[in-house]
Amino acid sequence: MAGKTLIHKILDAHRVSGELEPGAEIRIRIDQTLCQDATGTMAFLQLEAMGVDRVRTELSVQYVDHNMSQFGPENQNDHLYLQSICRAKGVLFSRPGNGICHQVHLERFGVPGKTLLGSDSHTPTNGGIGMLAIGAGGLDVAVAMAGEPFRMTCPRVIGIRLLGRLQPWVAAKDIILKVLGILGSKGNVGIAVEYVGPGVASLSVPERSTITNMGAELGVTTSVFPSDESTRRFLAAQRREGAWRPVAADGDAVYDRVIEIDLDHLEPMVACPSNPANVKAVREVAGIPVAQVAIGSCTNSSYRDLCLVADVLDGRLVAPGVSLAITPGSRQVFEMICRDGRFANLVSAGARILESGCGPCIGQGFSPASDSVSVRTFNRNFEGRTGTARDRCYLVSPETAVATALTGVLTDPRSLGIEVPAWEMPACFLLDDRMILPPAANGQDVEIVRKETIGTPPRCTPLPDPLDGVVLLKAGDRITTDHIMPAGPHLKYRSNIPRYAEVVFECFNEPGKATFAQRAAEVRDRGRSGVILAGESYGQGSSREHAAICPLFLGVRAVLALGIERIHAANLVNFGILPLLLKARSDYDSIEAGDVIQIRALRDSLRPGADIVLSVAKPGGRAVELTVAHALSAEDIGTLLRGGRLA
Ligand code: MIC
Ligand code: SF4
Repeated sequence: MAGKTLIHKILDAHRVSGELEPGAEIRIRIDQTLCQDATGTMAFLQLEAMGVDRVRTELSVQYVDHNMSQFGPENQNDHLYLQSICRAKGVLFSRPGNGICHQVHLERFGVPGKTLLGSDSHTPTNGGIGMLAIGAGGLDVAVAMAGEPFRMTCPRVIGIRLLGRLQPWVAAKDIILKVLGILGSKGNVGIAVEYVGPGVASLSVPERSTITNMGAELGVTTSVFPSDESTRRFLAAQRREGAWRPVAADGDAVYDRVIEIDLDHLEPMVACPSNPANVKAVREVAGIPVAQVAIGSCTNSSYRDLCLVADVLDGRLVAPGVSLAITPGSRQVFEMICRDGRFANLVSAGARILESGCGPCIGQGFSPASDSVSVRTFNRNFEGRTGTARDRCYLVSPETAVATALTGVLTDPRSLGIEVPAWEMPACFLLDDRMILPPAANGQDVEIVRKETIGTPPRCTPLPDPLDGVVLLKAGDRITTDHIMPAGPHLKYRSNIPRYAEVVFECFNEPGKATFAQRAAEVRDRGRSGVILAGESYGQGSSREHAAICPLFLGVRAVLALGIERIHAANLVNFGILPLLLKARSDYDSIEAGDVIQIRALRDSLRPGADIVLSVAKPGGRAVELTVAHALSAEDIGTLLRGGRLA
C-alpha cells in the first residue's frame, strides 16, 4: 500500500467516521478551536442557543482583533459579551491589544499534528507549525466547541515540492504568490496543499505560516508544512518545546499532483488588482506610482517581517508621496520591536504605527485616496476591501513593500542596491501571557454582559416546499463574501442582523434605485423566496457566515451558481439556504434578474447525487425546465429541509 500524505495521516488519526478516500464525507475530532470577535459573537450566541454549558475541546481561544476601531459602543459591547461568555464556557480570552488571532495562536498554542477549527478563513496559518488547521463558519466552530466532530470532504492532496533556497530579497510571500499564479483562486474546492521537498528545511515557522495563511486564497481546505527541526526551534524559542513532535508525510506518499518550485530561481512577485491570483513578477509592473504602503495582517506581521522592515528603514525616510502604515501582528511582536529599538527606527523613518490587530486589512481605516495605488503585505485585494471604491491594491512581500515605501513607486527590492539585513530567530521570544484570560473554574456563576446591541441568532424556518422564488440579483463570477456582506464601517453590526442585513450586496446598489435589501424584503413580505444567481466561485474569501445569515434574514432561500466555494457552501446549508449548481454557462446566460424559479415537490426531489428540475419563467412568460445539480449529502438535505443547523 502506498504511503500517506501528512494531511491524510492527521485526518486518519482524528477520524471518527467515514473512509479516508478523497471525495468521501468524513468526520474528524477537533482538538482546538479559535474564534475572532467579528465572527465569535454570533458563534457564542449559537453556542448558548444550543444550551452548551462548557466547551469540550482540549483548548478553545477567543481573540479580539478585528472590530477594534470603536466608533460607537458596538465594538466594546461585543468585547465585553465575549469576555464574560468565555469565562462562563471555559474558553481562553485574548484581550484587545494582544494581537491577531492566527499570529498569537501560532506563538502560544499551535501544536504539530493536532487539529484546529477556526471561525476565520485564514485559520490554516497554523499549518505552518504542522497543524491541520481549517477555517469554517461560526456555527461549525460552535458545534466543534460543543464537542461534536467536524464534518468535511476528505480532500485530494497536492504536493508543492520546494527545491533550492530563497535568494536575497525574495520572500516566503513570493512562494505563495507563485503558487496562486499556478493554481488560481477558484475551482480548488476539495483540495488541500502540502509542502515537501529539500527547500522546506530552510524556511522558518513564520515564513511557512505566511505561505499556509495565504493558502486560503487558493480556496483549498488547508495547507500544511511538516514539523521538523525548524519547528522545534520556533517552539523552543516560545518556551513550548514540550509541544513539539516531528510530523511528516510517509516517504512514499502519493500526491494527486506535484508542483515543483525552484526557490533559487524565484523572484519577487505581486498580486495585481483585484484578485490575489492575478500574479506577475514585480519587475513586470515596477515603476507604478504608489500613494500608500501597508505592512501587517496575519500574513506578514511577524517579528521576522517587522525586523526586516525596520532594518531597511533604519536611517532612511519614507518617500514624500507615500504614507506607510504598520500593524504588528501581536503584542509579543510589538513589544519586541519596542524593546530592541527597531520601533524608533520605524517612527523616525516616518512610518505610522497602528495597533496590533487586523486594521486596514479589513477596511478599518487607512483607506487609500481615490484613483491611487495601495501596496500591501496582506492576503486579499478584492475590489473595495480597502474601504475605497474602485481601489487599485497590489499584494507583495514585506521586502517589496519596504522598497516601495522608500522609492514611492512599485519596486523590485533587488534594485535598491543594498544588502538584505541578516535575521536570526531569537533564542527566546518575549513571553507574557497575562493578556490571555483564563475561564472561571465554575462558569455557572458568571454574569454574561449583554448590552442592547447584542442581538439573537437567526430564526430558522423549514425550506418552503414548493419553493417559489424570484431571482433578486444576477451576479458574475468570483463574487466574494466581501461583495455579499461588506465589512469596513459596517463590520460593527455583526451582532445586529437586521441592521447588518441593510447592506447585503451594497456594491450592486445604484443611486436613486431600491437597494438589494429593500427589493429582497419586499419579495419576502409578499410570501416568496429570494434567489441569488451567480457565476463561478461564488462566496470566495472570508468565512463570515453573515453572508448566509443576512441574506436569509431578507428571505433568500436558494443560490444558483456555476460554482460555490467550500466554507460558503457549508454556511448556506447551516442556515437553510439551498445551494444549487448550474450545469453550463448557457444556463447561467438564460436566467435574468426578475425571473421566477419554482421547484415543485422539493422534499421528494432532493436526493444525494441526484439532479433536480426547476422551472424558470420570465415575468409574464412561459416556464421552461432546467436541470441543475447539487453536492449535498443526506445529512445536508435533512438540515436544509429543517431550516438550518440550529433547527
Ligand atoms: C477576512 O480576512 O476577510 C476576515 C475578516 O478575517 C474574515 C472573517 C470575517 O469576515 O469576520 C475571514 O477571513 O474569514
Ligand atoms: Fe484579520 Fe486580515 Fe487576517 Fe482577516 S486576513 S484575520 S482581517 S488580518
